[in-house]
Amino acid sequence: MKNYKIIFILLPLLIFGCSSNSFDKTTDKGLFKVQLILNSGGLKTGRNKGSLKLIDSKGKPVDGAAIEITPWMPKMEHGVMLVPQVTDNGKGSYSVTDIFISMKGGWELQVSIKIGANTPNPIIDNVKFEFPDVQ
Ligand SMILES: [Cu+2]
Repeated sequence: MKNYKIIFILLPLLIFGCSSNSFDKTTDKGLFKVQLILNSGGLKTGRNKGSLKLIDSKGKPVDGAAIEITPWMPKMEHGVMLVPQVTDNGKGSYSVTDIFISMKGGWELQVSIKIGANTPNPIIDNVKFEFPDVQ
């Protein structure tokens, strides 16, 4: 009975959850593919959390990246005070907390990815996730 319950909960999540919570984009220079997964059904006002999956152009998971996420409201040209926290969990998986969205409207999550941050020639690429109508 317990197992049945779990399947009942997980199955709709697997079918519908992926489409609304998960966003795939290639970075500006084409160096990486980023999958952004937001918990609780997409970006909302208040504190959001989720995860990032980072792979290179050949599909290999990328560990050890310095990732910065900046919430930005382009129409009003402001961000937020809170800095999202990114944790490297290995195998190209990063968890993200404290994505704070301060008001309703159009927002971007600007993601900056840096490999070899402490080396003379770090690899840097960026990607922007757009959310035109955050509630
Ligand atoms: Cu605003």
